Amino acid sequence: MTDGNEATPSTESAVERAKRESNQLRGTLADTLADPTQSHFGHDDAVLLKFHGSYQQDDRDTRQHRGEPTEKQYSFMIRVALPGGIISAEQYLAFDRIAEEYANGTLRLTTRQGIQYHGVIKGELKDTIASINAALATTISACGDVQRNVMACPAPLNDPAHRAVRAAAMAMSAALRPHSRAYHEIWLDGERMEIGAGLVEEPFYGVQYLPRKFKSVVALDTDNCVDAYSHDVALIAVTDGPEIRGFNVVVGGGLGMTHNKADTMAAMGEILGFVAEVDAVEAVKTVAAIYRDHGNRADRRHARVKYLLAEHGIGWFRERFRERVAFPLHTPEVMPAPSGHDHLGVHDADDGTQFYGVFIQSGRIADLESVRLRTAVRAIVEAVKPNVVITAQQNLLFTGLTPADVTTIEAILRDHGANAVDELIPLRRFSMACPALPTCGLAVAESERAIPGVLDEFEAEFRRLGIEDAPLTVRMTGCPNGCARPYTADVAFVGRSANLYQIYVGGAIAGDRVADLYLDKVPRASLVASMHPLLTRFAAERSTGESLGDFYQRISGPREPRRKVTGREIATAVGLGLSAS
Ligand code: SRM
Ligand code: SF4
Repeated sequence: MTDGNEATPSTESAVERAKRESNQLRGTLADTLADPTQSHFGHDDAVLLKFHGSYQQDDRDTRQHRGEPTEKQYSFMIRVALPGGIISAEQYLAFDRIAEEYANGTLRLTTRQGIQYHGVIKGELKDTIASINAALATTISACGDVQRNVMACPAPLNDPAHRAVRAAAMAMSAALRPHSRAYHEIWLDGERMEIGAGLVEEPFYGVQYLPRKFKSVVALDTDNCVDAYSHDVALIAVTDGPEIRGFNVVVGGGLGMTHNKADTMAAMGEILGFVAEVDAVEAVKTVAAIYRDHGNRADRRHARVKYLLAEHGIGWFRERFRERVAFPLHTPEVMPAPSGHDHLGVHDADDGTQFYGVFIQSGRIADLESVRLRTAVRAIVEAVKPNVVITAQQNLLFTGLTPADVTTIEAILRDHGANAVDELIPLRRFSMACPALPTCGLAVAESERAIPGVLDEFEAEFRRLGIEDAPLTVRMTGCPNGCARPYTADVAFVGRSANLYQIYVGGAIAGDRVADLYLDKVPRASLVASMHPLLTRFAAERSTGESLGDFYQRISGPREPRRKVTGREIATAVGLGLSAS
């Protein structure tokens, strides 16, 4: 099985060839879909399927049976792109029904403010995607080598700055949406379009689309809850009270790494310059165009904007940018030190309403024996009819509420066994985990299924040391690709191989620096014990309100603010008598 990474003699990767030969994302998807004898799609169609919003997966738990490989149990993950994470009450209820009717009975809120379904069978792929469209949402460009779901600060505030942030996200989403009619033909029974005769279906993307995924976001200089510096391109609104002066444009952030590949890295974006609000969407499109024309199409491991910057530098990128635009790119505006909010709990909006943020562990809305969260969220949406916003930390906000609505929400959550936010210590409240096993084909270790136990053990240790009030983000992933943005967390556990993890320390809630690789190859059962010396020192020496990441940075000395961490960085726990195994 190929990972699509190898280059052909013409230095074009297998994925690039599949895209080029796909007839603008059609391939043989419709034929395979209609053929009940085929349990799954071949390599090229599986590549194309991603552009339509779906990944072909197989149940990793049943791959091996008593050590013997068994036939793969194929199913499909479907991702819904929701710019800014904003959905109506009606849409939420439709999404809930789809989870029951077609998927595994759960909704999975993603770290990019989208929704994923798992366990959809091939025979129901089409009906599922059609149902999502009937709910006035789409799966197109939720995955694939295009602009992904555009993120934006979820706070439902109506001051000009928050309105500008939401408007920019919607406009960016529309500006870079693929135009191929293949989506409508295959999933929505649209009429088949004959390509040729000079018809240009994708004026921006062309026949090969982008070299790889392209992630974009809009944040405020007062609130980086969307991890702007981890994106290929970010607009950061430079605020002036409730107004904005324009946007600083940040380019070249990205987190995916590969173990033992020193030339892969997690990197924070760098500031390209400042643009007026009216030029912001064109600025994002221009960054995408530079990436489209100069990105690496031979090796997908090096095909993100961050590698263009690593190779040519920000000065080169700025020159390419200025060559293409008719508007001015100004010197970056000074911004306050970044901070990040999770928007959970009860807050006053600025229009007389309130909003309420609910913590959802790893974004999984499911009914479990102890906590019946899916039923609770559905009951809340039916009773209160709020607007719903998904946050970048896999949580949900209910917006446009009266105080009586808040009382109703709290009662429903309590009745279904869910914790109120103020009952959670920061360690838990700011935690995130990626899905990993059993659905993710790239997972090498557990994440979503492991994090509840890991947090239980850490909470016990934190309480024993009296540091349960400490502000910190804890994130876990089943491999180094970085889906739960581990490298910007105070503490992260990154799957190394089955049951072994790397520990990263030193990121921040503000999301503006990359953590250090602190320890490597730590068994799952030893995660707490291996952190004990650092936590003990933190308990004894921390300053008031200091986060674990800030403390670690303070004791380990100064370093570059936006340094990169590579796939082979040597771990040394500074001043703690620990070293990498
Ligand atoms: Fe991701 C691939 C899940 C956000 C970096 N990601 C995957 C796949 C599709 C696995 C695959 O390729 O077969 C995972 C599906 C697992 C499953 O069973 O559902 C997957 N990624 C997720 C989600 C669901 C994690 C979550 O806990 O919510 C997030 C979906 C977001 C969305 O709605 O679009 C998700 N992925 C991210 C992020 C965070 C972000 O974007 O803010 C990152 C790091 C940022 C970045 O891109 O640099 C991320 N995912 C990756 C990578 C590494 C990319 C790279 O440049 O190296 C892969 C692997 C790949 O693309 O080949 C990947
Ligand atoms: Fe899969 Fe790795 Fe992403 Fe987790 S971080 S969802 S294991 S690709």
